[in-house]
Amino acid sequence: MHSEDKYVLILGAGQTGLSAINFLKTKNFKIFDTRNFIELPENIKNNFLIKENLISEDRINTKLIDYVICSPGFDLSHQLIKKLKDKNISIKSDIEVFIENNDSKIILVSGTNGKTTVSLLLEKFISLKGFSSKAIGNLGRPALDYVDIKKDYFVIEVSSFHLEISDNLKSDLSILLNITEDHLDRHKTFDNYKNIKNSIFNNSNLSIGNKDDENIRKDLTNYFDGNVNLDIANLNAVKATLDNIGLNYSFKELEEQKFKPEHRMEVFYKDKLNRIFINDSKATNCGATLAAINSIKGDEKIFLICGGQSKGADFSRLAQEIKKNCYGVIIYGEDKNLIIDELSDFNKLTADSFEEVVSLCLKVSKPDTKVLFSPACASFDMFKNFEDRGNKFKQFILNERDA
Ligand code: UMA
Repeated sequence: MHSEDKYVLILGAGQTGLSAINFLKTKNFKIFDTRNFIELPENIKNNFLIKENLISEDRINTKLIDYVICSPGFDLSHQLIKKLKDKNISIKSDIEVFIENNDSKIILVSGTNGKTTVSLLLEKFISLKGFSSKAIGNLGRPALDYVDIKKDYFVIEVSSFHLEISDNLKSDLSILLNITEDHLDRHKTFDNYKNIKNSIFNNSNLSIGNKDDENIRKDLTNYFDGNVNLDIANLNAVKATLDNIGLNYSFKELEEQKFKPEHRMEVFYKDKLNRIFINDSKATNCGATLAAINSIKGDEKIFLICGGQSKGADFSRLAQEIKKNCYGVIIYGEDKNLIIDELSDFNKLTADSFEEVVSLCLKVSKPDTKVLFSPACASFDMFKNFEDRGNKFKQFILNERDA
């Protein structure tokens, strides 16, 4: 880079700093961190782009800075921040940059407690209504890792650290769950912390707060009942958010889905064709798959996916039930021929890889039906265990859907 070229200054060489580098791609940037090089996390120290572009404070020429992306953990009382502000240089959080560069609908979630739970539940319940959604931000990988992806909704968990850097985040909806003392080492007084948290509403189209929390602003568009235990309050918050974006669930439905165990008749997605996808990977024998079919059989026919290691099982009974209750089946895995033989001329498809299973099932299963992944076999021929198998099924379906 030419010494007089303008650059974006990234403050903080952590996960957020790395994601900012990936976002900037070919643009010029410099990175500053208050820690000595040897104090940085291992993966950061080994990153070539960080090594190349790390800058010491005395070499920062403010005249060349285009704008600043500030990591949440960067100390805002550092003298450099004052210098940048005096020169009117724009300082943005990664979340602000994400929102400016992604045109998906944005839901912001904050609060002292429960924000990760609420964000993940929102992701789940929005997806179940057939809209794509992803929870990002403070709860996991930084927002800018997702900047090139389009979703119907991004649910962004924002911390007081993010809000202190960006007090005007634009959103379609913001929700604040509760405010109790936290992070006073950084924010100094509770009043300050409270104001920072409430700034989540400064630029949001719809605003929702906990009705029973005296520290939350009283001029919002909507409130939820918070005068209950945290678990229920979180569900009330989820319901209020979903109601406000037009996705209606009863409280009972939310409660039932929330406590459903993973991999056991887990309804994890409903797509635009109204197909409901069920992950029942825990079904490692015929009895479990028979129970799964029985629990949903009726007027509606089922599209079944099964196969794996048979453990010497007899599939004749299962085959009878499949013929009665399913309109199609995909069979895969080491012992697939044992199941195929029992099904004689029934409408069946076979697949050699799990990728093929998923793409076939998306291609041939019919609108308005249930797609049931209930293998009736052990998983060890292709997976580490049934959890790995269930996770892969969910991941592949959701990825194919995004493609
Ligand atoms: N640091 C320095 N000097 C610097 C920059 C950072 O000493 O110049 C220190 C900070 O004091 C902090 C550490 O480095 O201890 C990491 O800070 P960072 O901003 O580089 O952190 P990231 O690796 O980018 O991770 C951040 C969030 N970290 C913080 O807010 C401190 C992660 O939240 C978040 O998951 C991640 O971005 C992705 O969005 C963690 C967290 O503890 C889990 N959050 C707090 C909380 O939940 O209570 C707010």
